[in-house]
Amino acid sequence: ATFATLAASGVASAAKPLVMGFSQVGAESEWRTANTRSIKDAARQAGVKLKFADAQQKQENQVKAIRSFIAQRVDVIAFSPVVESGWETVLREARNAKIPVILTDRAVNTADKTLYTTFIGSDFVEEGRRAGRWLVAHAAKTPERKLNIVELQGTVGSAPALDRQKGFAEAIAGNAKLKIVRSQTGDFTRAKGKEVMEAFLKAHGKAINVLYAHNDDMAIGAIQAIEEAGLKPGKDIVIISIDGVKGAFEAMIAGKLNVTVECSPLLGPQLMQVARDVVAGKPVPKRIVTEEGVFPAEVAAKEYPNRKY
Ligand code: GZL
Repeated sequence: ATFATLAASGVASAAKPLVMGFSQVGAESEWRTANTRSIKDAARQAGVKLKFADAQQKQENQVKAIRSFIAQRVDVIAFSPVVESGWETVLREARNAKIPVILTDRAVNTADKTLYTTFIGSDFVEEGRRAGRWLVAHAAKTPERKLNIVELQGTVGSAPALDRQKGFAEAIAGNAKLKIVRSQTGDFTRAKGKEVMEAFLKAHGKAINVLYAHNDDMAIGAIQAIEEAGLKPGKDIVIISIDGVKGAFEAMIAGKLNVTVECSPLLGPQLMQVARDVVAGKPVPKRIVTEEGVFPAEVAAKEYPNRKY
């Protein structure tokens, strides 16, 4: 039978490839690079036509990209919102254009849950709790009466920064030995993480016992600052961070980082599958949480060969 007869009988259809507009935060960290690679690879494998826009960590660039996807009448819009607030207007425009929106990685803080179809990403509060729980267990085994903590926070106003701060504070609350003496944003980058850690060291020097970094990139920047100050990262200053990128495993194997809490960027395959279901009108869960673990330095060498990002 020719294609025409099959098509006529509805058996074959030259399925027009699904067109997805994706607005990415930027390229600020190893995590982000791996996240972008996962999305592009998964689109290629799924036969999805991907229109990809990098916002260089600026919300106005994401709004512009979403508006352009609407104008191009894409089948579905997906994005990782750089900050939690300020999305209602542009998401209402997408809803009016009847284009479904999928959130990945970071959430938006909106009362109107009809503005997006589903959110695929990690539970950042739980990641913060896991970091705090590791420190509570570590503190119980050390002789010091007091452990002063400095905190390198993620991008101001972003869901991971707000939630990782919250989860960590919750996990260490009531522990008389643990005290956060300074918190400041390092914007999730190595460069800024190093710069802010230099300022922390100038202000507190040897009185710093612990660094809690909201991502591995800032921790790696801070490690450089700690070494340049003549101190031993991972020993003089215990370091806890989040993401689980290869650079963190290398730092743990070198004895410079004590633990990393996994935050998987490999959301591409799930995103393409959910996008296909959404466009096909199938019901999808409002919230899809990524499975993740915790990797202390003791397991780093064994786990390193398994790491995919
Ligand atoms: C977390 C993601 C964060 C990573 C950082 O899902 O949004 O942004 O933890 C990245 O490395 O910059």
